[in-house]
Order: sequence, then structure tokens, then C-alpha cells
Amino acid sequence: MVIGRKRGDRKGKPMASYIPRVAAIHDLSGYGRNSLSVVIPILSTMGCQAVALPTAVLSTHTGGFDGYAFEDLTGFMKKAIDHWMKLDINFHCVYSGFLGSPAQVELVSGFIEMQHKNQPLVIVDPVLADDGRLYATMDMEMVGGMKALIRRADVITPNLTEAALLLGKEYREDIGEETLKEWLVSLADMGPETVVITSAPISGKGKDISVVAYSRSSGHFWRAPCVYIPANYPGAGDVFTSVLTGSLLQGDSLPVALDRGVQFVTQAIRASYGFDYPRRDGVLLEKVLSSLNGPVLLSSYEWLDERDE
Ligand code: PXL
Repeated sequence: MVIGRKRGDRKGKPMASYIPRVAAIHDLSGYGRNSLSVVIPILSTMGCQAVALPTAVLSTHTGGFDGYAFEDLTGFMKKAIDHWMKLDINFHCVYSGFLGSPAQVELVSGFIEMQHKNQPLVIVDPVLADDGRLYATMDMEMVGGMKALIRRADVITPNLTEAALLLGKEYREDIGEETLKEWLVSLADMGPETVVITSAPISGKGKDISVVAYSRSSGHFWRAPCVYIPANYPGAGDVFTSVLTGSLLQGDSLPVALDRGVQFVTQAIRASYGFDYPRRDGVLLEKVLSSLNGPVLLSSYEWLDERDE
């Protein structure tokens, strides 16, 4: 699906009442706010139907909890996909995140192929690592799997660590703007039309970070800066990509979707930071969710390329 296409432009059957239908392929981590626990409420609040395909169920996420219970759902995923295909359920968007095994990568790839006739917007968040380290359940085979999966994506949203892993580059926190642009283009060369890198530093701006993006079709680079807040909340990446997805499905342009994602994550972190509770519980989504229904106030996005208008 092409970003920015109007609802009425869809090929295939026109729909009487248009609610974008999203196959949300993520784990369900019971305690801690990440994955499906944030994807579903955010997409619903933004007027999208989130159809969950859980990849695994966990008692908690893996960031900061020991001894979590983990059940792989590969067998269930196969059956659910078969059932959906028998029912001829069509999706406007396939949005994948945390996958439990290379076999699941294959399944998701096959599912995207099966949905091809519906021209879904394919968003792959290649959940693998953060802060220079692989997550507990990830390994280099999964990195290889994600490299293959992003070939099928329209939009990918790696953080800086994941971008380095996908490119086989060394992770560097001090990466400059020109190198970031090279990374964005190299990732787009691997398949996706649009590449968004989160947790990207801003040269000369201390600890402030940003989200940077590149669209191959327009050739444009974008940045949405975020003020640094000294706390790292697990699941913030899932919150960002879910808002980006909802925004694109509402028909927003890429820079507006970046801006809305960054603003919402920042607002969620600000709403949480003043409270004294373990960061591993995630951002207090419940306090800010309803703001996704408010008017869109654009404030911060910048373009990173020279333009002659
Ligand atoms: O938010 C990414 C993520 C998703 N799913 C699980 C995780 C993490 C990050 O720690 O542990 C299970």
C-alpha cells in the first residue's frame, strides 16, 4: 500500500464502513506495558480494528524481569492464519513486531504474500535489541530472519541498535547525521520503501535523541526530535510504532506520522516520570491514551535535505 493513498483509492472491494483492519502480529506479555498490551489500545483509540495474532504469551516482557513464563505460539499462528484465509479476511495493514523464532518469520512472510491481493500496508518493527544488546530471546539467526522479512515491508522502524544489526555495522551511540542518512538509504536498499530509525542521536545536542526517516520514492529525509528524559521505559518503541501505524492508516503523511508518534511517546513518558515506580512496568499509557483522539498539533518535524521549491 502506498502511504498517503486516500481511503477511496483502494483497489478491491469498496467497504461500506471503512475501519482499517490491522493484523497485529506481536507477543502478549501479561505484565509490563509493551507489545499487544499497547498495540491494541492504541490502534483501537485511533479508529483501527486490531486483529491480534499473538506470537507468544509471556507472564511479563523480558526487559528487567527474571524467570518469566514463555509459551511459543507458532503452532497456533499457523492454525489462525489458515482459518483467516478460509474466512477470506482481508487486511489493510499487516503490522509485525516481536517474533519468537525463525519459523515465525517464515510464517509472517508467507502471510504477507497471502494478503498481497489486498495491497496491505506492511509495517515491520524488527524487534531484536536495544542499547547495543540483543533481547534475551534473540540471536543472530533471528537477525538473519528479520533481514529477510524487511524485504517484504513498506515501512520498517528499527531502533539504532537494530539498524546496526540489520546492516552488519558496529553500534555507535555517537553516529552523525551523514552516517545516519547512509544507514537509512542502505536499509531502504534492502527492500522497504520507508525506513524509520528511532533512538537516533542528534549531533551537538547532548543527550537529545530523535527519530529519523527516509522515503525512497520521494528521496526525502525527515527528523522528529525528542527532548531527552533520563529514563528508559520498555515498550516505548512499540508505543511509537503503533501510533505511527494508526496515523498512516488515518491518511497522514510520513512526517506527520513521525511527529505524532514522537509527541505521544514524549507525553506518555512525561506523564510517567514524576511517579516513583519501577520503569520496567512501562509508561502509564492509561493516563494519556485519550489524547490520541484530540486535534493533531504539529510542532517538531524537520527536513534533512536541501530542497529547491
Ligand atoms: O518491546 C519489545 C519487546 C517485545 N516483546 C517482548 C520483549 C520486548 C523487549 O524487551 O521482551 C517479549
